Amino acid sequence: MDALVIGAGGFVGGYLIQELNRKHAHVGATILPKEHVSGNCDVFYLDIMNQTDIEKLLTAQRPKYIYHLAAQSSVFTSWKNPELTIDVNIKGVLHLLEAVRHVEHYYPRILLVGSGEEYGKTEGAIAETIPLHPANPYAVTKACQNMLGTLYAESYGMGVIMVRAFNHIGAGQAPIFVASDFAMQIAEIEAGFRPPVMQVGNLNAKRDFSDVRDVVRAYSLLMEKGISGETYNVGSGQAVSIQEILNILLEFSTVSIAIEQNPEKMRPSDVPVIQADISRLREITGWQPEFSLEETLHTMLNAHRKNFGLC
Ligand code: A2R
Repeated sequence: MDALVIGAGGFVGGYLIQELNRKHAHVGATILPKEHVSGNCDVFYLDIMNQTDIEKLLTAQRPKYIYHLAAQSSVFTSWKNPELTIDVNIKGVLHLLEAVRHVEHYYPRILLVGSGEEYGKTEGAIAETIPLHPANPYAVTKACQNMLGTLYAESYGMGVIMVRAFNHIGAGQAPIFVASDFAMQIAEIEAGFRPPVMQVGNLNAKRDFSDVRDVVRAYSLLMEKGISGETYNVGSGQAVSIQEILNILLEFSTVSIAIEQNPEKMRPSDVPVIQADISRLREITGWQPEFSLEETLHTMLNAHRKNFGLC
């Protein structure tokens, strides 16, 4: 097997498989029993809480590249259920690293997907070298994943490459994430399923948004060209406020919509600005984003509209 995507049943998995299909003959994907995955790949059911099952799969398939996406990936859920987040995100990656270590004469390259959230409160564009101050349980688990990856690369000479992905968005993303939430609300309003009032949280926060298709292209380039034990930011390099995301989406709306702040959508602690310095990614891979924010948001809105039979 050329490449295995672990946790392929989520938002990013299908996009990554499509990208890998372009490059590799034989792609595998693991999902949880309730999930499905799109793209041309062999599918395996795998819970990363079970190290023995990971080991069995790796022994049988021996993929050259392992992309680790499996995670509890929502900041909001991590406040509600920190224990689950710690189990899946920290113990899960430990199980993977240990499983790889235990398979005989097996030296794959492993890409661990972390998050820009690991940096916490920062100013300006963030380089990979600055100290981490994770400000929510999800971010803490991803910082820990990064430390484990670094440790295993340095201590056991394993081929582990770490990325810190900043906000990535696209069609099919769950509406617990802000851009998808806004797009879905607009589609619901246009379809007449809710009154023309949008519920929003903190509009001042600024984040670094990329199209998921650009993000998976960066992952695949880093898998090939990244240096083992190193961490790479993956983002657009620009900070955009949630207000701007809302404004762009509202411009695409066919109806007039009022805005209402909903305290339920505010978080216990929110980082004001997160923006990636992507010099390291650019230097090593030559990566450039291909999709504009407007194009991505329009695609997302149309995907939600389709669900309501609007286009
Ligand atoms: O939470 P679920 O039921 O949607 O399943 C998620 C899955 N997952 C697991 N897979 C195997 N064993 C587990 N114990 C386990 N727990 C959860 O990992 C989901 O299908 C997948 C992750 O996909 P998403 O939550 O949709 O994340 P996304 O947006 O695809 O992001 C991929 C990676 C994650 O590591 C994020 O933290 C990072 O990119 O930003």
